[in-house]
Amino acid sequence: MKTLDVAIIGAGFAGMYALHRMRGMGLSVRAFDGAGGVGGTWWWNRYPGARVDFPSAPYYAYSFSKELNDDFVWKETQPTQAEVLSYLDHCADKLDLRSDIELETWIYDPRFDEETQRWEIETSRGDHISAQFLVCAMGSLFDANTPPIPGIEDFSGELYHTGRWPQDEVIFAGKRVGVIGTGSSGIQAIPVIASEAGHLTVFQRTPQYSIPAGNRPLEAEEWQAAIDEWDERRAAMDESPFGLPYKFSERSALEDTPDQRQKVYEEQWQRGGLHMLFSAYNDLLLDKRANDTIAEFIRGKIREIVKDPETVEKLLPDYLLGTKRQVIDNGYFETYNRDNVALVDLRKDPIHRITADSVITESGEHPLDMLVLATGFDALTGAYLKLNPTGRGGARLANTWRDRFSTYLGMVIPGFPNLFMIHGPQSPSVLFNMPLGAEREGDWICDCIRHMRENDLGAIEPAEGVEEAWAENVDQAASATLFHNTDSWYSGANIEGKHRQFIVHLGGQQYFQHLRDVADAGYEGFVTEKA
Ligand code: NA7
Repeated sequence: MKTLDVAIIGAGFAGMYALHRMRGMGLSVRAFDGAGGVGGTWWWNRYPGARVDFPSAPYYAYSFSKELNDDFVWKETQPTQAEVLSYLDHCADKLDLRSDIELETWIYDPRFDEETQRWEIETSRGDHISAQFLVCAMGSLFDANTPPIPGIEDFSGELYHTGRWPQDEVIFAGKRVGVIGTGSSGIQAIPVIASEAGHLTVFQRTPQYSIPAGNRPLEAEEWQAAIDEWDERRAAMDESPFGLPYKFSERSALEDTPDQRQKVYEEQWQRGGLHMLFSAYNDLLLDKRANDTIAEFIRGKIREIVKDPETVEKLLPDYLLGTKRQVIDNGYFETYNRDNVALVDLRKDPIHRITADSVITESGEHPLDMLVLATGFDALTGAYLKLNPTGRGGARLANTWRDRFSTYLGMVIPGFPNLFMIHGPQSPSVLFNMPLGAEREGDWICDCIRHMRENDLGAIEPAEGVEEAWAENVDQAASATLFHNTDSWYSGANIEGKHRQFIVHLGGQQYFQHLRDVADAGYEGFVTEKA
């Protein structure tokens, strides 16, 4: 048996940071990860075209250490999956983390022992770990969703999920490939697959408002400027509402004339990237009338780019722009002008079933050698339900969350003492700068553990009922926006039978201020036990 102060599940951005910080505090700590390498989400999601939808360091990188970049140069403005993974590998070496990371090691069913105030854990390697604290850094998008399409298990060609992409190279050349799903993963993969495959059929349920990523190589002087201005850029992230490197407009879209708006949107479109949502106007995600103006602009772009009128009709989105995860792309709409690409609109032509070598839709059979599921994840909560810890009184998480996902601060779960989540449900997670959020949440957990040690405390957990006030806090932040009008994975709508509950905290910096306030008030809303 190994006895630890802290067991961390996950060795991506969040887990590695927590490991680094906690080792620095003199705690005995190890991280466990089922993957074959460090990198978390970036280890699993190695599908063609995968990249960050965000500028590189200091923004999408560890911001706590400029030195981590001393011998690492980012090569593209929005890095590829391979580049991010290589950065995280570099960080694992540079911070000397590997000796405390156990890879290819899964953890399920950990159990809190109320007598010892410790988590008892059996790993897939048969080791028994006893740890006072369990830190879950499992990633918000881990539990890959394979939809229950009739016959899917009969498919005998190559079958891949973007979120579980194989290590070995996948060859598309000469093959008839089908892609189901047009979220970020599908839209990143489709242009690359189309350029290599014999034929590509895209099965689309919801058309998307994709914006050009505007990705390009990072010039040496641009990278040097990022290093020279590190502190200023880092400070700007702390000021920006969502830790983003964008200038936020202070102007309503409704204050401008249609011609003025067209000019503003065109400038943003040419510039590329997620800027458009924040820098064009301040009410695009708050006011439907403002949202309609940008939605119509993008529909206009789709009409301009795609040549076949029937395909255009299938591609025109009609939900409130930005209320599903905003997608940016590298040549997505242009792909539909290729002769080897066909688009099936599943809303009009639904899938009946999958056979050994085809997808059968209402209109007929689509023969395939390979099927790529770009069908997303049981986001935010799926990994926790698979972990299914046992808390106080033998309560299983699946039972605690049977009717509603309940947390306090998105960091802890009622009835599960000494278990912390990073990027958990009801935290900002995917709607804040994720590496920065991971650092802040990791720091908060470190401070909490230090507080417990200094006060001779053995266990900490949410006080009775605080989860209800927290759920209201999450709902309030969302209700000021247009997000709750749309079915999305933010609200559990992508998974059959999942609670319909908005589980991302939209408070941005205010959320992190709230975390600090709770700590400053002596961990308000928590109850503790002496060691
Ligand atoms: P997403 O954004 O959840 O996209 C999944 C896509 O798969 C989306 O187009 C779904 O359509 C589609 N989907 C899901 N289930 C089905 C079924 N049963 N039939 C047809 N189509 C289906 O996941 P991604 O991996 O693309 O992106 C996840 C995040 O990773 C992304 O937001 C970034 O943060 C990085 P729907 O829209 O539900 O109609």
